[in-house]
Amino acid sequence: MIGVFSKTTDSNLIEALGYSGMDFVILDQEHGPITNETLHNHVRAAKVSGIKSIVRVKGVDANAIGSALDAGADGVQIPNISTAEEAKSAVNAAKFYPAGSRGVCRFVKAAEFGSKAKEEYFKNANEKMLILQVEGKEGINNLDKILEVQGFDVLFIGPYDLSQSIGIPGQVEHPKMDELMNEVSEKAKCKGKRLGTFADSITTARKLYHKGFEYLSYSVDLNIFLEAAQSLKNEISE
Ligand code: 3PY
Ligand code: MG
Repeated sequence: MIGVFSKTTDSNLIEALGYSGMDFVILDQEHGPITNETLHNHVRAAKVSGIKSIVRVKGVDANAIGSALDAGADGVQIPNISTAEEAKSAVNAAKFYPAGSRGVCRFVKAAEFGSKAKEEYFKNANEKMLILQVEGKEGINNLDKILEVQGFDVLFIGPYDLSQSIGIPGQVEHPKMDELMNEVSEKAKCKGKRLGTFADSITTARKLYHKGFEYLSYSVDLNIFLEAAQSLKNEISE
């Protein structure tokens, strides 16, 4: 799966991303301006154009996780997981019984405001994607235990935060980062976990995708737009 992060407040951009053939869009509430009201419109736009909507919340916050799923998102992504306990709390917040204890309301958008059959709603809800980000030294040190936790789908390495935590902020192409990414991906593969990450160069994105990072997010919508505009300006004025 290939997708992009999104920091737009314009749902038409989300809809356009869907028509582009991208597989998913990560609606970023950690570093973006997306309110819950905007989120509902973005999720609807994603559905219209057939792209999966994943919400990155600000952290392991049961209310935020439940609320993103109530909005009808196809999945939630939780940043900065450092311990197995945090991973378990994330699973608990994202799943209904028996996998967790997510707050229940069957009149939310995800349940089509009460028109979905209850059994179907609860069953489908527990199949939504849960992506956990490991992006710090503590998370790497606790990786074996985090990987033992049941109920999440993708282990996502956040290269920027990870580079900062090992003292080389922003140097995501540094050989030390390569080593760490390899180490984490070997461990995740051994445990049968799917891998995800972020890249902001096409060469790196391609390399990682073909290395088995099957949930690959490339850049941010607004930056893609900015770079396209820059290169148009340059080409025309050449
Ligand atoms: C990181 O690189 O730290 C992320 O969270 C993904 O952009
Ligand atoms: Mg990060």
